[in-house]
Amino acid sequence: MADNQRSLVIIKPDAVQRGLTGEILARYERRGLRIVALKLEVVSRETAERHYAEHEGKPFFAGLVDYITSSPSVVLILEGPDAIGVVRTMNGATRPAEAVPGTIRGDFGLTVGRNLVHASDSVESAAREVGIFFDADAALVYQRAIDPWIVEA
Ligand code: IDP
Ligand code: MG
Repeated sequence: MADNQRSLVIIKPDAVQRGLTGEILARYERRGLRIVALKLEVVSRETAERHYAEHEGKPFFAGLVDYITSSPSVVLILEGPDAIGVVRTMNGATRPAEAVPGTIRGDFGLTVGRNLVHASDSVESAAREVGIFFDADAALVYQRAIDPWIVEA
């Protein structure tokens, strides 16, 4: 049986500016993933630096923080069986030029500095990232009438 997981997802400023928020959310929803928290915000520099702490010191770090704080992002938590791997696969390779068609980066992106989306890469990262962006009680627990048609009991 698949593990029920949560992934912290960011629809980054380029995707919001390009009017792709609805398209990207629709893909996650159609896949069957459940949105359990969602907000629109301009990510602060402090939050961006915490979120991307593993990349501090790399040549692209300053540009990455500038990019992610430049304009509103949509930040959400997606839940579902194996959600972490499923969302990473839907997002596609970090470098959009290497991302296969059918993925978000493979369909809408060209360069790594404007790669549209973020998703947690492990259970540990997801817990850390959810804690950066959301209060402990922010994620809602609810059932959808369609759930039995997406996940067998
Ligand atoms: P991921 O988003 O697929 O997990 P990471 O390697 O964790 O990829 O990098 C985090 C983010 O940093 C990328 O999504 C991208 O926005 C940015 N980034 C990574 N490598 C580069 C680079 O070489 N140049 C510019 N930005 C980069
Ligand atoms: Mg990463």
